[in-house]
Amino acid sequence: MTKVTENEEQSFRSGFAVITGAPNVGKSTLLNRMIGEKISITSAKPQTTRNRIAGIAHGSGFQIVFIDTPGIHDSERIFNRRIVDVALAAMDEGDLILAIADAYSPDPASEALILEKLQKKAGTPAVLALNKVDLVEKPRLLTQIDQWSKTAAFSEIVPVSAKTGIQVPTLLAAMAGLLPEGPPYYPEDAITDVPERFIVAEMIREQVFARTGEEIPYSTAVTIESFSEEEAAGLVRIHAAIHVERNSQKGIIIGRHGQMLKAVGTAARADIEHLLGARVMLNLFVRVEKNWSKNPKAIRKLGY
Ligand SMILES: Nc1nc2c(ncn2[C@@H]2O[C@H](COP(=O)(O)OP(=O)(O)OP(=O)(O)O)[C@@H](O)[C@H]2O)c(=O)[nH]1
Ligand SMILES: [Mg+2]
Repeated sequence: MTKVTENEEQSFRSGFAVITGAPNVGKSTLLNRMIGEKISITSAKPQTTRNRIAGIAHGSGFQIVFIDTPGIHDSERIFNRRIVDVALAAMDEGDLILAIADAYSPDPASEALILEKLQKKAGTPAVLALNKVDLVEKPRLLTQIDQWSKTAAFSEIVPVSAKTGIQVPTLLAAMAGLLPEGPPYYPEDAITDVPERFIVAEMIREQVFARTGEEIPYSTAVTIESFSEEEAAGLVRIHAAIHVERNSQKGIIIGRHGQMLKAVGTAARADIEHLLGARVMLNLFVRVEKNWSKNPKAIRKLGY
């Protein structure tokens, strides 16, 4: 029999890692990959994420609470400035910063803004994930790693693919090593701190992002009007409102003979059923909230 002494006790590391990066680099995709569940919505369009969203990764000997944030960029729009402020403020909360850059299509202007902010946070360790390596030839990748190393802003630079999962365990281990020793913040089965209802609204918004173009995704917000669980029947009834800024947009979201709204509802429902582990009756309606994205009060009312 082996005698267990205190020294042999494994030390546990835990802490908060704030995810930051330009729009569309794959922050939310990587978060979902690291925690193994879809909690943060993604799209091929920039400025998808609008709130701060925590996702919890559990590993052997560590727990990392990731904060997903909106993409940092320069914009004159009131609403964009609001979501960038959310992202910048979140950077002050972390024990660690996970910056993500897109190795396939870099965004030098936004990267400069992020490096500037990182310089002011010199006491907080930062790791760079160079994402989308599945799309990039090796020589080009090596050049980029070299250029990023020269900034001296990062303790580690890890090339990854959020899409395929390549090198994601390496990235997690690198981050865990930089966290302080301490007990876990959340129980082992927790994956997020945001309410289920919020993720449900986001899953509906994700389908609008996927199916509409031009300004429509950016004029859309989703709120949950009612959410009732019938546990015995394994059923959840959800009423949700899709808010747009103009009547013409309402027509597009409803679609010919209601087809667009139906497609949004069917696709969102599949994700929501997976999330809630129950059958879902999803009732969607569209409401016009005139020019909400230009009005700070309306922006707040819609949850931002
Ligand atoms: N090929 C490839 N595509 C990726 C990878 N990671 C993310 N993407 C794609 O990049 C796009 C943007 O991903 P998101 O996760 O929404 O990016 P984000 O940084 O959270 O974007 P915002 O919230 O808008 O700032 C989506 O179309 C993803 O499928 C990757 O490793 N490889
Ligand atoms: Mg995102």
